[in-house]
Amino acid sequence: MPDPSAVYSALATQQIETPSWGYGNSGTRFKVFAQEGVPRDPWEKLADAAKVHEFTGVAPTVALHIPWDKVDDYAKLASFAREHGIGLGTINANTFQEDAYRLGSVCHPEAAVRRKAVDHLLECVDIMDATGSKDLKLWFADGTNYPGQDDLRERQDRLAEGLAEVYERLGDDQRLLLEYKLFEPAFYSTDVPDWGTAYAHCLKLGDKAQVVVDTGHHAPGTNIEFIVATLLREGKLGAFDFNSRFYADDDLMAGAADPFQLFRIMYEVVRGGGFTSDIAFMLDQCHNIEAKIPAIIRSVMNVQEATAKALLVDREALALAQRSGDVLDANAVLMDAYNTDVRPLLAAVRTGMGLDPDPVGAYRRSGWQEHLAASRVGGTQAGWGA
Ligand code: PSV
Ligand code: MN
Repeated sequence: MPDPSAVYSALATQQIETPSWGYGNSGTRFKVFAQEGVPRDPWEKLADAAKVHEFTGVAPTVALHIPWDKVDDYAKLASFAREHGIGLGTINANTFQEDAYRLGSVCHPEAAVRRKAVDHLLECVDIMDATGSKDLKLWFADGTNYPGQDDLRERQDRLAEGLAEVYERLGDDQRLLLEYKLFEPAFYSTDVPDWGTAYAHCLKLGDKAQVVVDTGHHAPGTNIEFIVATLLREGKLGAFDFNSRFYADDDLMAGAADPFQLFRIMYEVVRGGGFTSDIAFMLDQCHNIEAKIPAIIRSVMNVQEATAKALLVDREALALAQRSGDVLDANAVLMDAYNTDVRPLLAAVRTGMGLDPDPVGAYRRSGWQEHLAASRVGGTQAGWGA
């Protein structure tokens, strides 16, 4: 059986990074529903992220997206975060929202557009130097819509060239995290569509390049935990973007659609030693119809629950059953852990950390949401893309 004190301290020291864009208004291409009290600038997004950390105790950093979170003084932003009890985490680059990028960014057929895109990525590394952020997360919307539109091989060459220039610019303690996505916004071909492509580029780049697994970026039925196990085995799993999906990249609350899948993923993380390694556990999600701060608190709790269950797997009993070919017992060991109600354990962990055992309830009772609605009046609310 797993050592209860080790499980307890692993849960108390877990760190989950929240996304600045999750605090802004968001929606679908049909409608963005504005909500009261939504932040108007990066500073207010950080204040919201600090609230999530205050109530959960395990969300000490917030990821920034550039240019959505562009400010004049990043060192000042970092000290503002510190004053609020959090830190700045991953810097996410954005080469997908300008007219110039219609045919792609780092894979664009024209050298001038590729230059513009790579310059933006280099600017993101400058920002990392100012904020003290360790990770640069790259997701490219690059791809084509029609067969024959561009040369698939050449696009890979352009990608490799752009990535190499950025990799060279990284400091000793900085990493390049490459994220893949099956499709969208390109529909015929995507330049980094899967973990294999991301892995191949990262392998060529070197040790400071690793792959990001965004749980929403796979075809239905994909065995994501197998990808996690494989990348961990190869030392190439750099980070997670957690979210939930029913159909495509729905960006719903992590653990909401398929908590069993999240458990299986976290089990492979635990099994592969990833829980104590350098993997960045991030959320990448938006809250279109629900209140944002409590939804992010809920998502953090969902990741904690999946982690707790994964830590509770009796690995000795599992290995024994697996080696003796006892299919039923092996499956039962895993299911026993999954079916454990870990809420009392997590409540005890929170109480031990001086927190309310019920973070969503405590946030609601604090009246903070009403305070935000009353105080954040006027100005332009932040949204996905601003
Ligand atoms: C792309 O779908 C993605 O998952 C990337 O991580 C982006 O940075 C993020 O979503 C934007 O919300
Ligand atoms: Mn993502």
